[in-house]
Amino acid sequence: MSVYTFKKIEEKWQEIWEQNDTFKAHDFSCKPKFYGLVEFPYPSGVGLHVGHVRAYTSLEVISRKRRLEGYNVLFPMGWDAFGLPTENYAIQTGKHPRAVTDENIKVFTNQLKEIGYSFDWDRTVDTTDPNYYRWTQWIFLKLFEKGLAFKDKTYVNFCNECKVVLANEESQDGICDRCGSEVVQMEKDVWFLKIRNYADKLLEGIDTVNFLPRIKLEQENWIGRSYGAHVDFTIEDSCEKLSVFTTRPDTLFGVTFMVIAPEHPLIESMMSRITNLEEIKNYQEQAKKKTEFERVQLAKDKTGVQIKGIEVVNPLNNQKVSLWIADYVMMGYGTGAIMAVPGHDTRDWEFAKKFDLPIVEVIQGGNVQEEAYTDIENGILVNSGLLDGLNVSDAKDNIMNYIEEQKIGMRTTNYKMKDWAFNRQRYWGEPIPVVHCEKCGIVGVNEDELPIKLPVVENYKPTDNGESPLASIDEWVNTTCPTCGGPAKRETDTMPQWAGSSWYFLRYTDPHNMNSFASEEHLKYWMQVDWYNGGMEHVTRHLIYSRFWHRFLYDLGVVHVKEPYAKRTAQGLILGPDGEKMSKSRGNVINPRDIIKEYGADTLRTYIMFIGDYEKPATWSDNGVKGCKRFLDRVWKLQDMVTEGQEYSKDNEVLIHKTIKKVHEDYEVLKFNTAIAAMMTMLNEFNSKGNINKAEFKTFILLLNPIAPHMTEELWTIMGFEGMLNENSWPVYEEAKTIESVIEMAVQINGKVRSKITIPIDCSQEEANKIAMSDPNIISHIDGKTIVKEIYVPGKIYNIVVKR
Ligand code: ANZ
Ligand code: ZN
Repeated sequence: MSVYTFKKIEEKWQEIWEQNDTFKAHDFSCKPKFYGLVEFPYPSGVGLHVGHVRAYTSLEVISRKRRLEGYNVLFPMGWDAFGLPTENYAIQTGKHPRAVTDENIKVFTNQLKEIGYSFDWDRTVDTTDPNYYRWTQWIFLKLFEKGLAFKDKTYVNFCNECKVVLANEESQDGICDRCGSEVVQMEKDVWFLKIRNYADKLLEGIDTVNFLPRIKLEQENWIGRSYGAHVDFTIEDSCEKLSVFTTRPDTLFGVTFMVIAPEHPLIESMMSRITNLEEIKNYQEQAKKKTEFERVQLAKDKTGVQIKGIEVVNPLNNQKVSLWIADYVMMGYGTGAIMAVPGHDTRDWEFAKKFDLPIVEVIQGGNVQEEAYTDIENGILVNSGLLDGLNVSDAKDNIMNYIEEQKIGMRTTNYKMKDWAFNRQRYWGEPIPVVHCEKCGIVGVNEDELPIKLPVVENYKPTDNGESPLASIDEWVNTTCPTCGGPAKRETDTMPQWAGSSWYFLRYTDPHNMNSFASEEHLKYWMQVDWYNGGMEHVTRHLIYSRFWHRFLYDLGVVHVKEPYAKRTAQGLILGPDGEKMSKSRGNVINPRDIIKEYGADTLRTYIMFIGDYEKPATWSDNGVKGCKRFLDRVWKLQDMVTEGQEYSKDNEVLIHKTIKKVHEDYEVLKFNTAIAAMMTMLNEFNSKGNINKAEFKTFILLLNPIAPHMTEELWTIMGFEGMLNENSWPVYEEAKTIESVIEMAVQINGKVRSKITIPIDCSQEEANKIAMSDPNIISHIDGKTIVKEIYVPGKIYNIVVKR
């Protein structure tokens, strides 16, 4: 018997695959195509972790299966290599980020190859390669030309640690995505991409693709479309208006006070009338110190101050109400002002209780003095003039028509999603390809000047005044204006890390193209991505951004499908053996390399696919790894048992068909754990029967191949099966043969099992009786007695009751 020398076997096959271009994707082949995509990694200094392995092995299995099924498969890999950790490392060590990136890419490449992934290595992309970011800049120029990129001075999320502006997507819950420190609001010159213009298209698109339900839902919530109205309230003794956004115009008669955000411009414009200005200013100062996350917490104690000297008039009933400033109203949403309806809005209710403001019921059904009544399905309008007696939905329609007729407001759609803050004051990113000209303003560079390459700098440190290190390189900054030819200065901010990843899947289709980001033919052949797998944390970041860019390119006419990804799935986290998230500080990090060294890549792959429900978090177990190694050892030993045979034996036929079906179906729905369990069961059956022939072993090897490719290729060769495993076909099953045609049935006499009989699965009672009555055990127990009753449950049990 040969020994399972996994190290030798794995190296051997990795070399063969590389030499034979086994996993090359063939442009324009007439086979059906399959494009499987996994999120390309950021090549950090720490190397690959087991989370990457879980994320990649799923579509690795699918890709290998698809090849056996006759598809022309594109399964690419690349590097999302711009970003802060590399730059910070460069600052610490003085090494150029380019050199650091190249080293890290080498490490990642070797690690991925060690695992035996079937990537097409000729198609790698690197977002920091000028031949790549040239096109990132090109797409930016197009956005700029179409008015979808603009610069504005505004309050933005700023991380004092990283010294960068953060997009909303990067500072969810008020915490910096990168370093975990609290985000503050700071006024800055900011480049925005108008992703809000694409909100409706992004929402519509979700319904045309096959994303996991929770992914759809998260994106919908993030975009956060709500239908409502802008309503103009008037300010007493003034011609100024206070406009609010409300989703509940039906409650207009229930307004008992108004609230504006601490940053609302009205404070400034009506300053002279405010009699408690000092108090208001103090409150504004306090609010500045809070993060947005703190402010919108439902549970938190409400704070606020009445703005004395100003009253507001409800345009529907001309009632005067007080005006307040409170931090639960955000400046960045709607108009930054609300009409408060404490009877039917929980936050307003809490505020009213705290400050002893009136609460009026306008929708019947609850007790608004006890708690806000928020049910919109069942209430009937009361105390509401023309709306009395209507249900909420009719009242809404009615009142919106009315306010539009009266010109006191109009229907509006609002989105939670904000425009994408797009510039970073850092070095290691794509330069934004525009210049600032005194005469012409901001001008995009000419396309033929692209790429605008990153210049060499002495120091990568961002400056404390929030300027990029590029700003100090005069010979790079000073240039001429493409429009007027006069002196101009280059934009010195760079793009965020999300830029390069917003279109990389397009580049994979034609990665070496020097004339366009990808040719029309390549795009038409390969797109859409058939299946994209990645992390849940990217659902409201990368996945939104890249859908936006792709949809924009569609509108430009340079890609031909609206949505880039036909299908999206997500893996769960792998936790350390202590059940906690793996982290350096906890010391519970598992390094895939250690597992490969000790047990081999096939064991690593098998274990990571066996670890548990693919979509759920799973806890690492060293015993689990050992169990998977034992499984592979036993598969290896099977070769000694194999007998000749071109067809499945009668004995094993059902087992084989059943297992093919199970593995085939489970792989497709990412149930790798149960697929592997089915193969383990099959192995046990072969062993306990002591019986497996060549045809059966061949099928077994093919089923296991996507998970453990090295060992299965080696076994294939040892067995002398024809051709290369990779040129073979995926096993097929016959439905009819997946079910046992005969079963063993227990026969009970007076409640005790006395024997087991083998009968056809669809056996009638009469037939079963015949067979039972010829069984010696049954005969001996019935002998001399009378049968008084028989209960036959087909497929389950046969009960006989006898009497003396
Ligand atoms: C009156 C009202 C009555 C409201 C009622 C709700 C219930 P969504 O659905 O999330 O879009 N709102 C508007 N602008 C706000 C801001 N800048 N900061 C905080 N709250 C704001 O929420 C829209 C509702 O949130 C609006 O409808 C408004 O309160 C509040 F029974 O107006 B409503
Ligand atoms: Zn100019």
